[in-house]
Amino acid sequence: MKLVIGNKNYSSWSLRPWILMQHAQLSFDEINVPLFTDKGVAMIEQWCPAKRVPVLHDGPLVLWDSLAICEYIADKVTDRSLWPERSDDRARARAMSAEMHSGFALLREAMPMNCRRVVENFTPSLDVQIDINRIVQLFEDALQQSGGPWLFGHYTVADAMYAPIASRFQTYQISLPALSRQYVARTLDDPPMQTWYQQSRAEKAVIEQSEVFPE
Ligand SMILES: N[C@@H](CCC(=O)N[C@@H](CS)C(=O)NCC(=O)O)C(=O)O
Repeated sequence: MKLVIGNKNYSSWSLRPWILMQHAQLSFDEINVPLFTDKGVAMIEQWCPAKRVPVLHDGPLVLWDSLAICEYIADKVTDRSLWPERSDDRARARAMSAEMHSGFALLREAMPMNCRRVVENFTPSLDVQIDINRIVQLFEDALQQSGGPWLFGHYTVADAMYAPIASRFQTYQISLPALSRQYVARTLDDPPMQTWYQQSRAEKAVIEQSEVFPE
């Protein structure tokens, strides 16, 4: 398999299937697209039918959307469950993943993922705070019901979908209640996430539109 992804520092949609595939212990090649460069535009032309990353190439199959790739990976893995076992938990994990995929536009715009940065004195607007509150409610409810350590007990697609949120909460220093704070710390300490962070620090490219607060 080949997973086509963007810059590790910035590309939150790329992180989601990448980290799920790491948890699934699937071997794959990475194709790294330097977004918003001439080279990146040419690579997107070559590899990405919807002109966006991530894209998974598995033999003749080409899959062009983060959540669809996560679903495919969850189907592919037979010995480890990447969705919760119980059907009601599975339905909630799917709803939570879908809400991330289709929602929180204001948060995503105001707080772009930027693994290398810590932004001091960030004050969310009222609308962004509403998105933050909703995500915190989702985290608290899931963790209280499952008992942790992951949202639904063991690692699932939902944890992969919210991994970039943990990164954003750290970058913009969002204060959180205890369960959510522990969950964010666990997500950031997760060995594949540590690898992603190391590799994002090794990147030199700066995407100005994602640097919303000057250093
Ligand atoms: N809904 C898509 C969103 C993908 C997306 O927006 N990717 C961004 C990078 S994180 C991208 O490819 N941007 C390149 C561009 O806009 O040229 C998914 O879930 O995969």
